[in-house]
Amino acid sequence: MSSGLDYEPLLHDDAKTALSDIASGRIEGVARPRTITKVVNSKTVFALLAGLLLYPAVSCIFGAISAVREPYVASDSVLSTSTEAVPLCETTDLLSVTAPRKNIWKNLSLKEATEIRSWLWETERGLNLTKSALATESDNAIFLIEAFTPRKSDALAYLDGGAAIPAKYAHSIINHGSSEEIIDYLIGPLPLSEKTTMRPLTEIYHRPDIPYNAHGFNPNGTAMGLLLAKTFGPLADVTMDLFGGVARGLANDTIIGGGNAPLSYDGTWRRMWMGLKLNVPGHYLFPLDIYTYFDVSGTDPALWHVIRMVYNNQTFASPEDFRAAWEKGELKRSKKPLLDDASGWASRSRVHKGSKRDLDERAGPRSVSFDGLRFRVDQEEQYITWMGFSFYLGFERDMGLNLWDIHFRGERIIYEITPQEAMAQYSGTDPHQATTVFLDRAFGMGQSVKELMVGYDCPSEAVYLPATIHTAAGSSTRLNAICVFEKDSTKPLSRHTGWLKDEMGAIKGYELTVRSISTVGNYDYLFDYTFQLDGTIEIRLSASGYLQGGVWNDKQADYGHQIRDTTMGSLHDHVINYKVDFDIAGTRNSLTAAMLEMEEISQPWVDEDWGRVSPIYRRRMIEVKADLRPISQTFSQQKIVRKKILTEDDSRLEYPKNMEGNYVISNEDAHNAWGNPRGYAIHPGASNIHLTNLNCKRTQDNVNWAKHHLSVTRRHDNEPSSSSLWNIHLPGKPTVDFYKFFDGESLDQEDLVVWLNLGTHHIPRAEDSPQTLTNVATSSVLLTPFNFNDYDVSMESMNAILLNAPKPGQVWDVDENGVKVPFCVPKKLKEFTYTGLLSFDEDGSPASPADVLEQRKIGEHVRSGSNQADLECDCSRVLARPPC
Ligand SMILES: *[C@@H]1O[C@H](CO)[C@@H](O)[C@H](O)[C@H]1NC(C)=O
Ligand SMILES: *[C@@H]1O[C@H](CO)[C@@H](O)[C@H](O)[C@H]1NC(C)=O
Ligand SMILES: *[C@@H]1O[C@H](CO)[C@@H](O)[C@H](O)[C@H]1NC(C)=O
Ligand SMILES: *[C@@H]1O[C@H](CO)[C@@H](O)[C@H](O)[C@H]1NC(C)=O
Ligand SMILES: *[C@@H]1O[C@H](CO)[C@@H](O)[C@H](O)[C@H]1NC(C)=O
Ligand SMILES: [Cu+2]
Repeated sequence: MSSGLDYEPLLHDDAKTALSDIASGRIEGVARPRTITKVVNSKTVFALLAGLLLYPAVSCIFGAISAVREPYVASDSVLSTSTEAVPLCETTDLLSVTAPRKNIWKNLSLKEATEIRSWLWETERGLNLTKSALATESDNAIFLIEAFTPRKSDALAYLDGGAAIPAKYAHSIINHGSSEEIIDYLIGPLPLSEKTTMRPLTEIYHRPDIPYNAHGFNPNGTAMGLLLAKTFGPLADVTMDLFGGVARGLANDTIIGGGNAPLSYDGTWRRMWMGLKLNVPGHYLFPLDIYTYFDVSGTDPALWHVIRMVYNNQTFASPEDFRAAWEKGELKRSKKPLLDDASGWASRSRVHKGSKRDLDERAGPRSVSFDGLRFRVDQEEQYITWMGFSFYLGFERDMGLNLWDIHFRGERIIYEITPQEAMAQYSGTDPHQATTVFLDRAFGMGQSVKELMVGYDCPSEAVYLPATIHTAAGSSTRLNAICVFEKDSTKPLSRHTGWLKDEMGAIKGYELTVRSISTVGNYDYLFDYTFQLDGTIEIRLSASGYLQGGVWNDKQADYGHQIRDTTMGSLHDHVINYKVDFDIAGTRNSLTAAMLEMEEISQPWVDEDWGRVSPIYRRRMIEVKADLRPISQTFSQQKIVRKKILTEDDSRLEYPKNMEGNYVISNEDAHNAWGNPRGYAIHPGASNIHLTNLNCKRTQDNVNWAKHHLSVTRRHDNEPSSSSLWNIHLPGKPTVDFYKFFDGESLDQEDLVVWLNLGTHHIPRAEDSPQTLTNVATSSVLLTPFNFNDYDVSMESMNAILLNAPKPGQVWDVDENGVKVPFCVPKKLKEFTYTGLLSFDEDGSPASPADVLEQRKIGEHVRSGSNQADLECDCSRVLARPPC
């Protein structure tokens, strides 16, 4: 008997008897008595059981109940010793697999990175390096050590042709403070030997130099913290009066600083608008109405200074002028923030946030693979297989998790999916909001990846993988940084009700998701890659975390909504760019726009009733006995207009209005059985936007990818990425100018890359407080087979049902392919644990654990900035810290 039918008898009398047995306590001692107790106490057993149809999680309860009906455990006495009656699910452990090839995109191990670091330190290299954790702005220090992606031709020769594994290379970014330049070096071959050399890696950038003024955030942010303290320490009486707090550069500071970006236009200078905030939980939502523009150009902090200050829309040339206006009582004051607000509104505490909801004391449903996990992982090679898919994982400091060599049913469909950049551009009346454009690659999505909260960020039964990076302050490993899980989409992927033979049935909509989450200062980015049984891959980005709060006053209404007494959420755009290197039936692919257009057409068979003649005209023509046929035979309808986009001159694209059409990547030389080129379509999902503001110096040339929904280029090894970690500060002269990829090259049967965007126009509302919601702040795209196959290949799935109608009086003919839902109790969940960052010093030795203050410094980038932390910091363990 199939499990599906097991559900049904619960509606019959014997099941009700079973339930009442449980309810009256006659059945007890089931494997998980706690769960049963809940059933006993509940008046809504049936609701729970209905929920069970959707969520296997509660099936243990169901199992116990259905056991009553099973002939082989038919008595109460059996149930009372039910550990025998309901066995533990045994096969839930991860199954291994051996990757067919080595993962050539894998990150460097701790050992490899430490050896490279020592090699760079050797005097023969002539780099004059200072240990990164101790370096001041004017020292030379390592910023990054990372594996370098092999050339695609070498990779394919290895993967497909049995050629030797490509030689391994690393690259290392060194901030040469002594000469005010940054150099990205290519180092190899690895492992280190006599043959290993290093040279500047310039061919992937669009300017010969990387200006020091565009540098990333050094681990030693002391200088910036000192500057803030130097500016606001002497103003302590003023800030106390206006805002009720002080920023003296001490551990007990009640005000902290928060920087913004971009800090430069072309790299000739570095200047920052710094905002101040109350140093309370949820500080991102406690901005103060004072903004300071600092010049922090070059490497000599002694030259850094205030350019101007703005308080409540009044501008001052210096802190002294500001103080003078305050002393003279000339300040037009803005509303002072509430200081005695103990409501915790900006925290995640449930206190003051509503009342208990019915049944909410119960643990909600959870996802359990009763029959064992259905995917395999090669942990060493970071290789995953599931339901015809296979792929390798990579991980990098800049953008985190990436996917390589994605096969479906034995064929490569995508060579690479890598996130490229995540931008956020803000609006507002104050200088902080109005000038902010964050490009989070600079802060490092990989560097900011966080340990997942098991059971909250991903299902408890997910497989969790670690991630390691090697940056200025040494190496660090996040446990549980990546999760892999199969989920029940809870809707059939396909279904039909029918009456003729084999017309009726359904396929369960199972999906495999790979997820990692990066918290970059205030914001949390959830990166999802979801594989589906028909060959579809969904790329999804969801956001949560704190808004970058602005100071509310009535003049701000055009730019957001008030969310508290003096706080608003500011209007902003998020645009996140992805590189998708399709290889559909080989590397030679073409791009087709298959658009819907209207046509006016006449057909001889068109009934004149439906022709295009106005009723008045028709009446008159009939009066004069005219022949109506020629003019009444036209009508309009839509048609598909297929247009190949032949060159890069035409390949910066928007999705058509009203979804009228789509873009397809196909191999014109490979056809399915019906003569159509085998392809994959790019199917917009939620919120596929591009940047709204297309006319802004702050986004002039550094985010050109964000100005279209998607773009297609011919693939080149020297165009690996649409952005770089320095693009954030170089809108006028970026290290990577995406438009330079477009030089008229042919896209006709070439190796193509699709650069597509996800994002949201984020109009903050009260419900963004305390933190933004992932249901609305989400964006997705589907990459879906488009005549790639001859039919829907998810029909292979055995987790499917075929139903045939019975003869009168007989039962329906059920075929579930022999797949049975096991009758077992899932293993007990482990207590929730959380580890935190595992850090290694630059010499590769484990660093002592960081305290909370230090972890905050590590975790909160320039978006938050905590100046007092910078002053008191033992920087040796700090991963990456902002200048303020
Ligand atoms: C950090 O920078 C400051 C000022 O630039 C310098 O005095 C200090 O030695 C550096 N190192 C540490 C570990 O703070
Ligand atoms: C080495 O770097 C230091 C700063 O860390 C600088 O003062 C010194 O001049 C540099 N030496 C050479 C030989 O470049
Ligand atoms: C903050 O700390 C400093 C130095 O430890 C001390 O002098 C000052 O009184 C403290 N301020 C407050 C408000 O506790
Ligand atoms: C700021 O002040 C200027 C005059 O100095 C005025 O034109 C402008 O409207 C004010 N802006 C806001 C947002 O109050
Ligand atoms: C990176 O390298 C480390 C050390 O070899 C390893 O533990 C980790 O799992 C690797 N994977 C990722 C995704 O960082
Ligand atoms: Cu947002």
